[in-house]
Amino acid sequence: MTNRAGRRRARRLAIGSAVVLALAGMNGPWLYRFGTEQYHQYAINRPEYKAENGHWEIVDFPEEYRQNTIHAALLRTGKVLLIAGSGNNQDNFDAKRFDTRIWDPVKGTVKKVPTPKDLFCTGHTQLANGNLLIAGGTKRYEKLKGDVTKAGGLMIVHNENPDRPITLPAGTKFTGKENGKTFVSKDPVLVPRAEKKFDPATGKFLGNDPGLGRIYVEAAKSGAKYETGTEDNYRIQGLTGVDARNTYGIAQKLALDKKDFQGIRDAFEFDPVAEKYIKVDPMKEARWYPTLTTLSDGRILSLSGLDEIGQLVPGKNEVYDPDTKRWTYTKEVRQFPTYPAISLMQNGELFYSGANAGYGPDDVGRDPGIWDLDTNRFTKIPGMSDKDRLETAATVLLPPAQDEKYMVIGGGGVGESRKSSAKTRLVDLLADDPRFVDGPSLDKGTRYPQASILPDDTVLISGGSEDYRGRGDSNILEARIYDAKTDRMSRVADPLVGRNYHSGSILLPDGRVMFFGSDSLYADKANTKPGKFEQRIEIYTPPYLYRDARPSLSGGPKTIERGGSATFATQHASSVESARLIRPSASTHVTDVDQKSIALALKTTKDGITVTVPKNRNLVQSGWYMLFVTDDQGTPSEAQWVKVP
Ligand SMILES: [Cu+2]
Repeated sequence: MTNRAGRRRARRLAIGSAVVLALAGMNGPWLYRFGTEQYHQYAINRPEYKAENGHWEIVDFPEEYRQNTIHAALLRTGKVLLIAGSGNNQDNFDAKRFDTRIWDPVKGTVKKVPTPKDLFCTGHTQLANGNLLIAGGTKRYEKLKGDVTKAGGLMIVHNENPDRPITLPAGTKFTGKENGKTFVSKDPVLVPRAEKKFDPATGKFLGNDPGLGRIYVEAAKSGAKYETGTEDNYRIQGLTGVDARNTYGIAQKLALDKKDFQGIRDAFEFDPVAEKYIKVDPMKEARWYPTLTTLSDGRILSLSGLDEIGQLVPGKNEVYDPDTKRWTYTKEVRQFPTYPAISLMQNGELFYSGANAGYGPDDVGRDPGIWDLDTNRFTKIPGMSDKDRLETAATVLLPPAQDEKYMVIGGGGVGESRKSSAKTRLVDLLADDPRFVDGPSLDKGTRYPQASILPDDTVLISGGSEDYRGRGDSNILEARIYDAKTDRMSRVADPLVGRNYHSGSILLPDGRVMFFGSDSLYADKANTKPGKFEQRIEIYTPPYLYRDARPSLSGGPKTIERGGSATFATQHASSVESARLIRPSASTHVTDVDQKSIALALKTTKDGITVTVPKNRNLVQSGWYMLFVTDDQGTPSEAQWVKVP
């Protein structure tokens, strides 16, 4: 136990006995509780308590500005973009009510922003120009078994014609050659032309590889009698001649099963100065729950998600070029569950922690490892404990990023499993043979933990729930600060609001941390009443902001090149011990692959500091960063925004 933790525990015990003593003369359980709550309020508001444990406060927007925030990103203006889209609410979706807010956490102002599409469950990442790239979202809500009235499913349209592609409009009818049943497509589909295959040795023509198109079809009428039992080949109505001969559909069983959410292809850049969405080229694939990860060359990799028919995108990943604003497929395919935690390593390869959020078969893309995108080689990393509980786990690149140590926190079993993990696991990617080892444990199995890097090289870990979406009243009102250097975890003040699914946290430029969202399945312990989305924001002020003074930081350039140096003024130069560039968060579904804290070389002078940015572009990706300096007490300055071009 650390000294601090020891003192804190002693004080907690003291608080406990003081309450008992003070109330010993009173009677009745109500009075006791009332007194305890009052004393608790007094205790958590004492300056000494805050200086040790920090402090939480709730921010409640005026009613007309409240929304179901599912996504949040810190913009280079210091404001926070809060995206709800339809906010996991079918009524909003049906009414095309899609919401976005911009919140200024310093001024406390909030503004509505017109939202062009349903960005509920989109993907996002910070771009070099300071815009936020946003791609994917919701085309249709899920339909649970029982609510599905028309038999339906995936039809794979085959085109055997090597001379030209074919487009089938929405409403195209497919009739089974065996079963005689007819199904109708919901959307148009472009089916590429067939490819001629030749024997590489002899050059002999072997036949055609048909072009394939994927489309959702459903029965024209409701009822179980339109379900099919098994695979069939489908004739397409309205086609004649060559097209009729070359084009057909193949579908497995078409039934009244649960239909998953469906994704969209739309993509936008959010401009933080104009405060609006700018439409860019749509993705090649529709995606619901994609992860966007910046690559070595500044392009953005879009990974996984559910496609426009609600199936896991079959390994077709794609890349966004911020210069041309267009998408292209990657050469090779590789399949991951939705929202995979994948980020760029210093050597240009990609690290996948195994953490993800929500959808995909339990045997596809679940192993953590290192992925070389060019060769598509994937090297598994061993040693992960509770490996079957990585859904809704959090992944953090521990500060400083140069050490390339990741922590994987908590997580749960696949789907709606009741299993969850109390473990944290650590991996050192600079080791010769990286392997996961256990770090300090949490008290309880924890799905959806929120994790934010702080400027003093610690990580705030908070909230989550023990069961899937907080079932059984299982929200965890606990927070901890993990010190990467000492590998110690200390309990701090408890959050006031429980947060599970559809929640997250973001470090603010003033050193505080904001928390958003939570989407409990039920409102009661017995799981009988439907849950209500948590619309309140909460702010945690860490202990370091309850000390006497914080270092000042001013002046300096707005831009620092990789490998370049810059000088800033500070009144406390001699006490400044470290400087960090922290990449602003873009967080959803326990996934925030952007956040990282990069150590800068530091020289102090009489009234200023000079920092030098590392040269490695994989470590320091182009974009806007918060520059913090921290003094010998561990107290950070407010951040200055700097751009690394
Ligand atoms: Cu979701």
